[in-house]
Amino acid sequence: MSEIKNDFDCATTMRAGRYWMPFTANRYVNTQGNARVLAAAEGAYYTMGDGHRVFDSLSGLWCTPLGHGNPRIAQALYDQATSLDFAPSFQLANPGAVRLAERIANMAPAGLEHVFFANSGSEAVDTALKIAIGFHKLRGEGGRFRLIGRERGYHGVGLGGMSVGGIVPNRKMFATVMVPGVDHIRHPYDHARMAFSKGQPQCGAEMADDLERLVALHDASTIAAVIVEPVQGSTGVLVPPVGYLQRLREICTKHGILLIFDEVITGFGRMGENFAAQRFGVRPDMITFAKAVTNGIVPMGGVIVTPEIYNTFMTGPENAIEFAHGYTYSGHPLAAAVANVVLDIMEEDNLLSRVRALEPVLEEAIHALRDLPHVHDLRNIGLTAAIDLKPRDGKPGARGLEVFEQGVQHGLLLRVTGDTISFGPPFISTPEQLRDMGASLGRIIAALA
Ligand code: PXG
Ligand code: PLP
Repeated sequence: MSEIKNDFDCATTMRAGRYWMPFTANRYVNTQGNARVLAAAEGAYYTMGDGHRVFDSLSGLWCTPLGHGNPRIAQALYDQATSLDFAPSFQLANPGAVRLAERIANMAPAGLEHVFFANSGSEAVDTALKIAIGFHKLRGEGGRFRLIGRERGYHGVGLGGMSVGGIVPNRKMFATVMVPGVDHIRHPYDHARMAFSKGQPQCGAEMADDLERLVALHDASTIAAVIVEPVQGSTGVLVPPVGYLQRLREICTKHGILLIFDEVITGFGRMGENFAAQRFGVRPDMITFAKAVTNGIVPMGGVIVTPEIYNTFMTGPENAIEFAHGYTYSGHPLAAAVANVVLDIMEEDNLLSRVRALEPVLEEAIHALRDLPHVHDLRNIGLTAAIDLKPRDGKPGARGLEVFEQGVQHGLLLRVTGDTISFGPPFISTPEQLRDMGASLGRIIAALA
């Protein structure tokens, strides 16, 4: 294991609050020092600031399925940095980005063929929403300005993604800057009927009909696109009922509404297929991706679109810019080089079949906790799972925080939001590691007050 070198007192500097941390209870975390510092990483483990190892149960933030410290990735990064480190993205291409676009188009469901690069999931989502608006405008249907999201959805923190998102604390401070005309369908989770489902719930496809309610309210002629995560990740792995996504697809097709799958978490293998669209057999009009495409090592995101969408933009004078959108770092050579080697490794190491083989192991490890005290629900699909704990009376989140802190002490880095624990372990995990993760968590939950 690599030695940890801290040439300054991290804990003391944290206390001063210099580093304003994202989505963090800064004042609390800053008092915790090394218990909240990640100092090193190797394989499926992080090393905490005090030197002890924890299992990486969420693959970073859902983004490092190949684990940490892969020498091939490090070499590719070095080679790229010493040959073409940066290339302007406007009006100029670079070979890595071109090759990557070709590869992603080949991995995507048939009929999704053109790739636009961004640098994060948030940027990918805002890009997709702008493509949807532009597409309709170019076709003479500029009246289609509404964007439909879903309750409990997470689409990042750009003004567009936040507006179609459905997580209340992320929205309430910013109500005045929401994109106009956005509405939301209900989420497809129903605890009474679905608790303790393994994989997709058998009932609940009819909840997709909620889209018809919004079409009746607003009229299809005002609606540009619907964006959903095929599996709702951030809110705690809400799995689509059998037939639900098919039904959404049918309703969108019937009304000329574009369907966007936000695959920032589900893309690149997490569901045992390249994309969740393939696992569920539903073809959206656009897919957004990020995270795992580079194993989280260099930021990258993007949007994959149909030829119909791409060709709609490719009109007007040939020397004119067709889509006035893009980022300085779109198709960044370092990100593209890492992504190209990540896709090589996924292919050569057969990681999709590994995910499929690990899915029942994770399922069993999580569902074994069903009868423990405080467990309200357990869900799983692909290499993801979640556990809802019952909140302590009058203290939502307190039980979750206790589990997180116990986890770190007992060798588990857990992703806890409120009283929900989410899992997205690395694809390189062994069955043993997943069983150990479940067993340690079981001991922690059993010992809770
Ligand atoms: N869409 C989806 C579906 C996501 O899950 C984003 C967009 C935004 O991506 P960026 O790269 O801008 O963060 C996400 C990100 C969690 C967790 O613990 C989830 C995300 C990010 C951080 C934590 O579930 N999802
Ligand atoms: N703000 C200013 C002043 C800029 O000049 C730019 C890009 O040139 C941006 C924001 C956008 O930055 P990025 O392209 O990295 O998203």
